Amino acid sequence: MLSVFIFLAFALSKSLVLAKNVVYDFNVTWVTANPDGLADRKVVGVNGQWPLPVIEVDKGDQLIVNMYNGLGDKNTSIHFHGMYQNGTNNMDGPSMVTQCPIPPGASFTYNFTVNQNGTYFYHCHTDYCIPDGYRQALIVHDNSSYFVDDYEEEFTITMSDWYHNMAENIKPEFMSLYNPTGAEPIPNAFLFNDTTQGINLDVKPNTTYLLRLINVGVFVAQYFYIEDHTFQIVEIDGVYTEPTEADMLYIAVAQRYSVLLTTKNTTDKNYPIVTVADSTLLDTIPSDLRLNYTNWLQYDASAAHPQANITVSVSSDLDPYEDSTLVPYDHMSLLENPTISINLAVVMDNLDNGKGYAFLNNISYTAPKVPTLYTVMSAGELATDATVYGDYTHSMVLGHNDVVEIVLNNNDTGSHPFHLHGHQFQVLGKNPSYGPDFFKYADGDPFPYDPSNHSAFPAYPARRDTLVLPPQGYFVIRFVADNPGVWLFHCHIDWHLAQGLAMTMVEAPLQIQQRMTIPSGHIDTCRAAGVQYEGNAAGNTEDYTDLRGQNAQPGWIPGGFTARGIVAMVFSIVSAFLGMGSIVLYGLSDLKFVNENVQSTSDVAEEYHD
Ligand SMILES: *[C@@H]1O[C@H](CO)[C@@H](O)[C@H](O)[C@H]1NC(C)=O
Ligand SMILES: *[C@@H]1O[C@H](CO)[C@@H](O)[C@H](O)[C@H]1NC(C)=O
Ligand SMILES: *[C@@H]1O[C@H](CO)[C@@H](O)[C@H](O)[C@H]1NC(C)=O
Ligand SMILES: *[C@@H]1O[C@H](CO)[C@@H](O)[C@H](O)[C@H]1NC(C)=O
Ligand SMILES: *[C@@H]1O[C@H](CO)[C@@H](O)[C@H](O)[C@H]1NC(C)=O
Ligand SMILES: *[C@@H]1O[C@H](CO)[C@@H](O)[C@H](O)[C@H]1NC(C)=O
Ligand SMILES: *[C@@H]1O[C@H](CO)[C@@H](O)[C@H](O)[C@H]1NC(C)=O
Ligand SMILES: *[C@@H]1O[C@H](CO)[C@@H](O)[C@H](O)[C@H]1NC(C)=O
Ligand SMILES: *[C@@H]1O[C@H](CO)[C@@H](O)[C@H](O)[C@H]1NC(C)=O
Ligand SMILES: *[C@@H]1O[C@H](CO)[C@@H](O)[C@H](O)[C@H]1NC(C)=O
Ligand SMILES: *[C@@H]1O[C@H](CO)[C@@H](O)[C@H](O)[C@H]1NC(C)=O
Ligand SMILES: *[C@@H]1O[C@H](CO)[C@@H](O)[C@H](O)[C@H]1NC(C)=O
Ligand SMILES: [Cu+2]
Repeated sequence: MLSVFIFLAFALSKSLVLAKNVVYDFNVTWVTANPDGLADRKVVGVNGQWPLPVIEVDKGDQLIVNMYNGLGDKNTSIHFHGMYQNGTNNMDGPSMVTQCPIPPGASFTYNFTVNQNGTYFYHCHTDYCIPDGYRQALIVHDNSSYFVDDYEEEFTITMSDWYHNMAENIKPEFMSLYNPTGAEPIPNAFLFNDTTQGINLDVKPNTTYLLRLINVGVFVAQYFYIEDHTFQIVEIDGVYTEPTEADMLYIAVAQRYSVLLTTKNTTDKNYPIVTVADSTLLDTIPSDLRLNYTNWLQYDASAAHPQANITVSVSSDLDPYEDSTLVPYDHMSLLENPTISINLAVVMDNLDNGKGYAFLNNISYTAPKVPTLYTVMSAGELATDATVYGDYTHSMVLGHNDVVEIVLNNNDTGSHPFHLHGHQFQVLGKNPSYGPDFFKYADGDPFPYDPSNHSAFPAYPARRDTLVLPPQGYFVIRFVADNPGVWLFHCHIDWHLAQGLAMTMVEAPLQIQQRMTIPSGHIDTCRAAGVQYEGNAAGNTEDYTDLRGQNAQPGWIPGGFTARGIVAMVFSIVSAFLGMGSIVLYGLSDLKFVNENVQSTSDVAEEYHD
């Protein structure tokens, strides 16, 4: 049983709202679930249950999650996605960034003030783990939101992709010599609030509802619309927007939307709520994979429940609302004159072990030996020198209150939903926009951002914490470094994160040192996990500028060989050696036994790469 103890704590004089402690005890163990009705599988349960409990707090509350890792065979941790963790960076959750992985049999307490509003979610942030079901909604109720009186009832709805295999079994096939192009694992189904059974949202006529929509999946974005209805977008990723009429959304993994929906005056029909998986992300579409699903806005339980009548046959012909044009309700102005500009390109390529990796410029994120926050805490004045964080955490040291601009170009033909921890960033530009032009650069050369020739920046830019980088296009974002902490910036497609599509913002390190202490329980976690909690990225506590022995990405393929060429060559030699004329590339075949028999060059970096 989930136990929630609520204590009245103290009154916030400004809002006259009572802040309280909200305590969840999470005993995390394996349980069995079958949400798509196609296959039983082991999933990560909390207190013996899956779907997991929705965390609900009021703005201003202290959220305390006491987690016990009862998995037996996996490390874990929790990230509260979108939470600023202002002053509590040590509660942010990513392993080897702000904490040590929590080993089996250990406990960890997350404890922070929720000083923001809206729709969020929580998920594990250690190794590959989200595909095993460790994710659920986190709702911050807000009785003072501008639209609180405009709706009668609210619904929280998650959507996600779903895999039948355990992440631990998918991983060796994905990051393998036999998958040189890095084709992502194909899901087996897509869930709507953790089921495919068909949910009815029971509605009354002529009534307004708040729908909170969250893509808690690991890979595939989904389109969302309701036949013959429009709605008003009022929130994206915790940022209230001017109410904006729309009839379709594109919700990438980790993104959230709240919409107000006013029902019809008539009750004679039920209307399909339609979700369509973005199949352009899939390298192959198995014939038995269902991409679109119907749930219902139910006006009359005894009336028919029709299947969706989808007017296009391919998802890329759908035309969702362009999020970068939304105006925040608070009308925060465009941040001017960035003090630091970070220019990045997303690249997918192979390294000399033949496997596919992802890079920001030329770095594929590789976890350090000491969590980066603990390097900050132990490095003294050297904490402002990016050297101490190592060459492969891709750390940028930001000054306190810097105005930071990130230009992210996409040299890859896939789209990537990027997330910045600890912040909501302004969206200055995103090219191309959703709609018919979204794939216009996908064939041919990438179309990088040109600082001297671009669309005018909006006066009140949209803000959110997860933004889709278009195929071979770009986006430009800005934020203020007003939240001292170590914050990951990464693609939220779990497979790409595992391939290294991440970097680290070390924000105001000296202010972190002044303001933060690491709770002794967190240090105990490191001891239990056998991970160093002092030293530079290489674990050196004597000379912080000596990075010898740091975890590193595998080597580059020697000049003169093209990456794909050498991979194809190695691949054909290995398959000839095995006497297997042709091996169907990953996604369709079960190659696990091959991987076990042919051990490719394994190195330390690989162990740490996820
Ligand atoms: C967690 O749940 C498991 C299985 O129900 C149980 O054996 C174990 O004692 C529980 N641990 C804690 C710390 O609650
Ligand atoms: C947990 O993490 C530690 C430190 O990285 C590692 O040595 C250990 O093998 C991991 N345990 C499991 C079960 O993955
Ligand atoms: C949570 O943090 C607050 C503020 O630092 C502290 O007063 C409180 O004792 C902590 N509670 C727990 C259970 O750790
Ligand atoms: C939460 O909502 C209130 C009321 O709309 C707003 O004044 C406040 O700025 C919001 N808080 C945050 C942290 O965004
Ligand atoms: C918000 O309103 C709901 C319903 O009126 C009430 O149950 C809840 O206590 C309120 N929360 C706060 C923080 O005022
Ligand atoms: C979705 O699932 C969550 C968790 O089980 C539940 O709290 C919520 O009410 C569900 N939403 C709908 C619309 O059924
Ligand atoms: C719909 O509700 C509004 C007030 O919410 C009311 O003025 C109107 O008469 C209602 N219309 C119908 C057809 O019930
Ligand atoms: C319902 O009826 C009211 C009053 O006749 C009208 O103002 C409103 O637009 C109608 N709503 C819808 C969704 O048709
Ligand atoms: C499906 O939609 C098309 C285009 O709007 C329409 O012509 C057709 O009648 C619809 N079919 C059904 C079964 O509703
Ligand atoms: C909807 O699903 C059907 C059956 O799986 C498929 O034929 C169709 O292409 C899908 N439509 C879209 C837009 O994905
Ligand atoms: C990305 O593509 C652009 C345009 O083709 C090119 O100039 C740039 O060097 C590429 N960046 C990387 C890191 O490969
Ligand atoms: C963090 O808190 C400081 C005040 O302590 C405030 O100035 C800053 O805007 C906050 N930043 C975020 C991202 O919440
Ligand atoms: Cu990605």
